[in-house]
Amino acid sequence: MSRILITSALPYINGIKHLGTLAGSMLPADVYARFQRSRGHETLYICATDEHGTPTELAAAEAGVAPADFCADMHRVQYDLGRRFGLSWDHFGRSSSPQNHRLTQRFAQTLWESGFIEERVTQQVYSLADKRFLPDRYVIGTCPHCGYEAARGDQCENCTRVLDPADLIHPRSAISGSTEIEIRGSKHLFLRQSLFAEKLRGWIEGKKGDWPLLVTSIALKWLDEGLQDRGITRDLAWGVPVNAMDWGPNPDGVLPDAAGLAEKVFYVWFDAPIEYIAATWEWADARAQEAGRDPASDAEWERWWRLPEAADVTYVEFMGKDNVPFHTVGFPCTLIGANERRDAEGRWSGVNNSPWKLVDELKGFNWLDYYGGRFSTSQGRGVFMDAALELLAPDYWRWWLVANAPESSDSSFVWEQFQAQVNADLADVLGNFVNRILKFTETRFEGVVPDGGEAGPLEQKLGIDVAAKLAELTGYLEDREFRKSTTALRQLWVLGNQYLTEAAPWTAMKTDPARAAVAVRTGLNLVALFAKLSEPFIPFAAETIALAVGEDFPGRWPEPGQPLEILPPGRKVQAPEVLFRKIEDSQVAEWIARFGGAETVAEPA
Ligand code: B3M
Ligand code: ZN
Repeated sequence: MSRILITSALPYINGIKHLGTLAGSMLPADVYARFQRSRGHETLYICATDEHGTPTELAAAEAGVAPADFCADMHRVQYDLGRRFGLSWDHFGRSSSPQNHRLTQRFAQTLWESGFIEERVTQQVYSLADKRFLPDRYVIGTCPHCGYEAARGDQCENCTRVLDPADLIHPRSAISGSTEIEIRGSKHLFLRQSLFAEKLRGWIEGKKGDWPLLVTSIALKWLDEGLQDRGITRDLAWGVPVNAMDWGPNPDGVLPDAAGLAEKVFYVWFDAPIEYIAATWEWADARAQEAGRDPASDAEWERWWRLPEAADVTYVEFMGKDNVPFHTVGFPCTLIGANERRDAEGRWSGVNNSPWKLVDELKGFNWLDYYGGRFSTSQGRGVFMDAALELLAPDYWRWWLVANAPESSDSSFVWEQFQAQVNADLADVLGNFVNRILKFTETRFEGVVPDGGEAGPLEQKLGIDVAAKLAELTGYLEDREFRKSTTALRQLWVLGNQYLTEAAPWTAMKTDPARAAVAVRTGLNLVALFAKLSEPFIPFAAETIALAVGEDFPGRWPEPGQPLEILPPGRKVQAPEVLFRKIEDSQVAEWIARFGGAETVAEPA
C-alpha cells in the first residue's frame, strides 16, 4: 500500500464555477481519488477556495460587502455545490485560513533568509482620487498592442496579451473611474526565480514521457522564454500580510526593510499553491478537533508533505492548462528555495535535497468549450454548477464530462450530443441492464439470488472478456486516461447486456430452470461488479445499484483474478427506481433556449 496525495486547482472565490472548471480539475481528481480509495490506498484529496487577489476585492465591492464576508459566503456556496456533485474532498479549505497565513509568511521568511528574495522598487500606478496604488485589474485603459479601450491592467481581454498596469494608454481607476493617475515607485519583494531555471529544466526534462506532453511542453516553453524574477507582493488590503518584521538577515547580512512592506500583501499566486499544504494542516486540525483533541501536531500534516516522512506518498496534481506554469515553475521554486542553503563553497544544493514534497504526477487539461466558444464567467456564457443541478442529477454531468474530458485537445459541450450520449450510455446500456435483470429476478425468482446449476461455456467466455476489460479499465485509471477509462467501463456494461441476450434466462426458464438460475445469478453478480466499477464516475447511481443487490458501498475494487461470483445465493435483491430517465427532445429545446446554443459563440472568444 502506498499513500496518494491529490490536489485539484483551487477554484477562485469570485463566483460559481462553470462546467469547464469542474471538467478540467475537480471532477477528474475526484474520480481518481475514489478509484485509489477503493483499491485500499490511503488517499487524501485536498481542495480549497482561492480567496485573494484583485478579482476577489472587485467582486466583493460589486456585491457591496467586505471581502472577508464575501469569501465566507461564497466558500459555503462552493462547498455545498461540490458536495452535491459528489466531490469527495477530504478537506475543502480556504486560502484565507490562519494556517495559510502562517505557512505563507514562513515560506517567505525562509526564502528571504536563504537569499532567494530581493526588495526592489517598481513603478506602479497610483490614483490620486482613490489615494492608493492600483494593481492588476484595478487599472483600465487602452491596450498598447491592439488598441482595445477597456483592457485590464493584468491582461487585455481582446488580444489576450499579458500586461503590466503601467503599460496601459490613458489609464483610469477601475474603482472611481478617475484619470488623475501618476506613476510612483513602490517597494516590492521579488522571488529570484531566474536562479532556479537550470534545475527546473532538468527536473521537467526528466518528466517527459511520464507527464502529458501538454504539460511538459508548456513548462519548457516558459523556461525557454527565460525565467523572470517575479514580484510576489501587491499593494492590496485583502490577502496575507507580508509581516517581515521578524525576518533574520539574508546570506549577505541584510535585514528586510520591513517599514516599506507594512501595508503589502503577498501576490495571490504566491499564497494559493501554499494553501495545498495549509489545507492539509486545516484537515489535520479539523480531525483533531473532531476527536476532541487540541490542534493537530505538525507531524500529522507534515507526514504528507515533508521528506523523509512523505517518501511513500505519490503526489498528483490536476489542473487546466493555464495553471500549468504556476505549478511547474512558480510553486516548485517556492518549495525548492525554501529548503536550499548555500554550501561552504557558495553553491546551492540540488532539487532532490528538498525536504518539501514536489509533485510526482501532473495531469493538465485543455479547455472544455461551450459550442466551440469559451465558457465565460464574466459574460455568463455556458452552464454553471448550480444551474446544472437544477436540470439533472449529478451523475449525468459527471459521466458526460469525464467521457469527454479535454485531454488530448479542447472539447466542446453541445446539448444534442450530451443528450445522445447520456441517453445511450446511462439509460440504454447501464440502466437497461440493471433494470432488466433485477425485474426478472423479482418476477421469476422471488427477488432472491438463485442457487443451483453450473457455469457453462457462455459464462466462461464472459469471465475471460470481463477480466480483460477490467484490466484495461484499471490500467487507464492508473494512468489517469479518463476518456479511455469511460470507454472501457461502457464496454463492460455492454458485455452485460450481450450476455443476458445470449443466455436468455426468460427462454431457458421454460426448458432448463437450472440454466436460467445460472444466467440470473451471473447477471446479478455483474450488477454487483458494475456498482463497484462505476463508483468513481457515477457515485450516486452506483450506490443505488450496490444497495439493490445488498452490497456494501463504496465497495472494494476487484483484484485481478478475483472470481466474478460474490453474491451469496439466497440473498434478497430489489429492482431500483428508474436509474436514468432519458433526456427528452423537448427538454433539450428548453435548455438551449435558456442557456444559448450554437448562436452564442458568434463573437470571438
Ligand atoms: N485559482 C486559477 C484557476 O482557477 C487558480 C488556481 C489556483 S491553484 C493553486 O484557474
Ligand atoms: Zn490588446
